[in-house]
This record gives sequence, C-alpha cells and structure tokens, in this order.
Amino acid sequence: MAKKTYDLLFKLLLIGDSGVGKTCLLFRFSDDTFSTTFISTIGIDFKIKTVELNGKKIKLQIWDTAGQERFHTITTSYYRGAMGIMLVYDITQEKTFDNIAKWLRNIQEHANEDVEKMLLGNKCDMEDKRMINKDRGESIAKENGIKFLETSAKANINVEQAFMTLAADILKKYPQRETGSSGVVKPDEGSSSGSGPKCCP
Ligand SMILES: Nc1nc2c(ncn2[C@@H]2O[C@H](COP(=O)(O)OP(=O)(O)OP(=O)(O)O)[C@@H](O)[C@H]2O)c(=O)[nH]1
Ligand SMILES: [Mg+2]
Repeated sequence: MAKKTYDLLFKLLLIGDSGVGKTCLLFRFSDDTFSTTFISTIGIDFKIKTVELNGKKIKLQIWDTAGQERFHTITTSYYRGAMGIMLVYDITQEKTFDNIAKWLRNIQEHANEDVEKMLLGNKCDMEDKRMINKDRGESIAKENGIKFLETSAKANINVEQAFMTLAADILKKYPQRETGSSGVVKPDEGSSSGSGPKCCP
C-alpha cells in the first residue's frame, strides 16, 4: 500500500520579464543546479519539491512561466490556480524593474484575490552591474504590501528562503479545520474526474 507522501499541495507560480532568472531560481531550489546558458522558457513548465513546514509535508508544485510577451495568453491562464506568486526582476536590468507594475496588473487581473505574493530582485551576485538599489525593491514591495528579497540563483543566495517564506505565508492562512495528523486534508491534485460535489464555493 503506497504511503501518502505529503499532507498539503501548494501551487506556486513564477512570473517576470524574460531573462530575469525565473527558471534558474527554480532549478536552484529544486535541483541545486545552475547554468549560465540561457534557454528561454517556451510557454510553461513546472517542477515539484516536497518540503517540511511546521511538521507538515508540503508538496510544492512550482509553475515556471515564459516571460516573453508572445506567451502572455497561455501563461496568464495559469494565474488562477496559483496560491503563491513569485514576481522576479533583474537588479542589473532597469526595464525588468519598470515592468513590475505591469506584472502586478496581470496578477490583479488574472489571479485569485487572496494569492500570496513575493517580489524578488534576482542576480544580486552581480554587484558591479547593479542598476537597481535594494531600497527601490524594498519600497515598491512595501507600497504593494508584499515581501521582498534579493536573490541569486547563481551564488545560491536567499533562494531557499524565498520559496520557504512564500510557502509559510500560504500555510499561515490555510484553513485550520483539521487537527492532528490523521485529519489533514489532502487537496486534490488537479484531476477533474471527481464525481462528488465540490465542497468549496
Ligand atoms: N549572474 C547571474 N546570472 C543569472 C542568475 N539567474 C539567472 N541568470 C542568468 O540569466 C539568464 C536567464 O535565466 P533564466 O532563468 O533562463 O531566465 P527566465 O526568467 O527563466 O527567462 P524566460 O524563460 O525567457 O522567461 C541565464 O543566462 C542565466 O544563467 C543569477 O542569479 N546570477
Ligand atoms: Mg525561463
């Protein structure tokens, strides 16, 4: 008999301009690898990593979107199912910072209202090429009431912390109906074949 390998399933989404390092952040987090070769994501991809938080095994299903505008329609169709969204810019590219407002509008338009958000200023290993001060990242995050971290997928700075913080923020507001390990609710994994009534509005 297969043992249940997790208690909760959280769906996370990575968004932001092309080239900011979304895929690299995901590979660093899930496989602890990094590549300097830029292979732009086509459409959408995902990885799974199971982590433990507050004694609960949480399966993170992390969707990695293409930043290129031509994939806008397909990528925004994934916003609705996300419980947490990681919005990434590149501290060496002003344009990717200017576009934060655009990405926030996309979230507003396409995601659930109560989605947890986090802003990441990636590539903080490239201090010599920095265009965006940390203060600017901090203040735009504050204005929008979201958490902020500077990260480096390359140097492995704050990557684990970013994903774990987002997961912890989702967990905090997770319904606490169940008490004790046996009563933990296991959300369905996205199969649409269930015949029973939907329990949630
Ligand atoms: N120095 C440095 N380079 C990075 C870092 N993260 C990513 N890169 C480089 O930036 C380039 C783009 O990284 P990707 O992760 O593919 O970018 P992306 O955001 O997934 O881009 P799209 O898939 O097109 O949306 C690659 O050449 C990476 O090696 C980082 O933390 N530091
Ligand atoms: Mg990518």
